[in-house]
Amino acid sequence: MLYPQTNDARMVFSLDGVWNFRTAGENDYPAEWTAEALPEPIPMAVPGSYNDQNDMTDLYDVYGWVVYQRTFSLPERVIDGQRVVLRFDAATHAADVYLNGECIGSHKGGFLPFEFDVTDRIKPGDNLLAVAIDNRINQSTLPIGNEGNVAFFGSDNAGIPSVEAGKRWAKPQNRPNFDFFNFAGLNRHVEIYTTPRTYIADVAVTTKAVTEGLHDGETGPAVIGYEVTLGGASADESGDRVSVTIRDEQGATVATATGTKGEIDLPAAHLWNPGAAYLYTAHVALAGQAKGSDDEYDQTFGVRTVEVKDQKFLINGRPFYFKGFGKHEDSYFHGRGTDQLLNVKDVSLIHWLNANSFRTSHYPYAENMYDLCDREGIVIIDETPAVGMSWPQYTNKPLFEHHQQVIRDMIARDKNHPSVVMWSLANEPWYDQGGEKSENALRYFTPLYELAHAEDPQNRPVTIVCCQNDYTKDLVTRTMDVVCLNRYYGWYNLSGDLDAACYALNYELDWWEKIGKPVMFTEYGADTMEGVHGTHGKMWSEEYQRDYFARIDAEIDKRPWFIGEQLWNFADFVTIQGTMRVEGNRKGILTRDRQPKMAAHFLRDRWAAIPDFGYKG
Ligand code: E9O
Repeated sequence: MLYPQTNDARMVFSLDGVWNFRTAGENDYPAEWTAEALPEPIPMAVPGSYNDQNDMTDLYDVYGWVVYQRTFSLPERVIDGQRVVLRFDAATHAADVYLNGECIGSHKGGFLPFEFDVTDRIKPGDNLLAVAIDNRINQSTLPIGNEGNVAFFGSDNAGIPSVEAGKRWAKPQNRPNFDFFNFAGLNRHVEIYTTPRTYIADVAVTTKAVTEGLHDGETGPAVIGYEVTLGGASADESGDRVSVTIRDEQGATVATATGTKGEIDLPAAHLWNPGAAYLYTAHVALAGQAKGSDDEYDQTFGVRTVEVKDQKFLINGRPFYFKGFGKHEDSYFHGRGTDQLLNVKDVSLIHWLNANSFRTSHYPYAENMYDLCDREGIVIIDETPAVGMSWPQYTNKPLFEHHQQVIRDMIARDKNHPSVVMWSLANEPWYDQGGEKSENALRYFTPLYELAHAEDPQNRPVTIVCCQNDYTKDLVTRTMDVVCLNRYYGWYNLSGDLDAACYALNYELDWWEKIGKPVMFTEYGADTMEGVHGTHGKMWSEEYQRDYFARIDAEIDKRPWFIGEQLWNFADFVTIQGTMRVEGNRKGILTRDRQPKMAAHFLRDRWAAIPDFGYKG
């Protein structure tokens, strides 16, 4: 699905702004709220999670439906004869959409875009747009919510009569089986855009071949492939009206082609490399059959290859070393709301830290962040929202189908980003119980692994992010292209004892060595309260977090097939309240307001000395 664009043929109208808002019921919402002006609404900014925007009601506690509303009108002379599309960059987690009182569709899943053709539904003057959104998570949503009174991360004394009696008074609430706050609502942009009636529906660009051994700044021959998909009434007859012009960063034309599919030679291509990005633009044009019906779309792309070979992760044929973290879309007031300023700030901090990569833990991020990483040369592991899974999910067919859909949609959305180098199918599915349960997990994830490869025109590596587990009974992780480990030796395990932690880590790494795959950390870390100090560096102090990384990193440095370190987490972030969390998870090397803890300085120095390529030979 192409991101909306304003150009000579298309026009985007933003529907961001302050909408009207009401909380509704647990299971439904009043029908009249979708067709008439909301009674006594409160203001709600879009994009933004609703949870932290109002101090009169505790919107952190919402469980169920809310309704957003706004009106808009469109200039007749601009939309006349055009196809008009209503697009949501995301709505978290499920949405019913009403235009002028009529339900135009629904969507499940909170982190990927969806859109509706509203060409025949727009009327002159004010149009009423109402969006009902459900924030409930359960065993059949991604991410997973616990059902019943299951507590996440302790705070339970199951079985004690008084505690069990008290649970009956617990109000209905989301019980995430994951460790980040369930921020909800219209977290991302909403827009209306126009295209001609026959239009460019999709563009995919791939790098077929690059000259071996090209380094930063050098140019050499490359071959790219492209495929354009058309939509609309005359799509089938319009293929030979398509032309593609490849422009370099200065806007100069370097190659052209015609038709919906083909290969293009770039005799002096600049490669896209981590830390040395170079972006081309494929200007796709569709000559219309009638006056005023031309379409066009500019798709940026990078010339770069990705491949796993000989226990190495090769970008443009060179062994890459991942330095970075898992992140979250999380900030004060916005919740998970798209915030371009924050994205720019975070990218500047990634550079400041001398990092080169991050994982979109634990869901696909807003598209703007990928655009920024494309241009800034930052590498992304792109993750689905499949977090909190366990053995009941592995035999849940509707969930499997939803998981397939999410993988398809994520790859369809992000396939052209040079920054994206690997897909993550899930975070920390629990699958080391052995026997039938482990086997069901393998039966569940193998087809998803194959699907991700099949869906991606660039055939990037595919992984799954594995929780600290009994790796000997984990049948899935070892089948992936890269083994991604979340390990907390010295924090959740062998707490506070870094000698024991290093011993245990090496004990496990000896086992992975025999598997013969490239291995990396996608999480490791220690909760740290800024301002807590101690000469002996005990847990929670800034010294402990620094020492933890220094000690663990010294161990992984000894393993040539250990291809990267993505720690947990870039910054502190909010979770549900609980005994293990102080206003959230404190494993950030930055505070939630993006100030460095002591470990950030250590890592900044360490990463300055580690090159993007060839660190392990
Ligand atoms: C997922 C991430 O979202 N991994 C968690 C992170 C954390 O800080 C969380 O924020 O807790 C770690 C999972 C660790 C499991 C350790 C198992 C050993 C328990 C004794």
